[in-house]
Amino acid sequence: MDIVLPSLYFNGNKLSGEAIDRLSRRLGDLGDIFNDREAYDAMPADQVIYEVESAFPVADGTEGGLFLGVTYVHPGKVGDEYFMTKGHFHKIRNRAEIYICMEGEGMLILMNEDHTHTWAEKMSPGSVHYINGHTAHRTANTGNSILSFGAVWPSDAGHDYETISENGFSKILVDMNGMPTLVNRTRP
Ligand code: M6P
Ligand code: ZN
Repeated sequence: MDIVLPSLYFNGNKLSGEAIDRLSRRLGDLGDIFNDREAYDAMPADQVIYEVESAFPVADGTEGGLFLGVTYVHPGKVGDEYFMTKGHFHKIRNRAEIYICMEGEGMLILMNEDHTHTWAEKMSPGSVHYINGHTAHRTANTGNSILSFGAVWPSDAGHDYETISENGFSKILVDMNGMPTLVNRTRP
């Protein structure tokens, strides 16, 4: 057949089609990312912080392929710190990624490879974010509704979560008098 239908669609802001992988990250899975341990311990471990829908058209690790994901970060805070994703470097450090914000308000938090500089880009519906290789990335929901964004990254990039769970990002994003503000991390 010469003309075929795509196997994936955006149905509203949700990904639909064949072979979509879905995962939920709950507060209990994210113990090492939030700065305020007391506030974290006082919250329900089964609370969903974000969900990810992904399509993997080729095998993980394939050079030259692309993966697609949609992430939905729920609104809320642990203490003053906004709900956010785990964040990662790519295992192959030079691999880049693109994020496209679909709904909600947030920040893309970025950190250089030697952890000396952390900065953020504002996310709003339609904003496009090119994430250079060698740059750690995570997103935080700074609004009152779901923050969702699409992501496209190379299928051989891999996720290095260990570096982030050991050292974090050098700055955290907190609500300071209603304004999202980057401040130095206080937890060792
Ligand atoms: C985006 C992409 C995925 C990533 C997801 C959640 O969809 O960057 O690769 O898995 O966000 O982020 P994290 O893996 O850091 O929890
Ligand atoms: Zn990535």
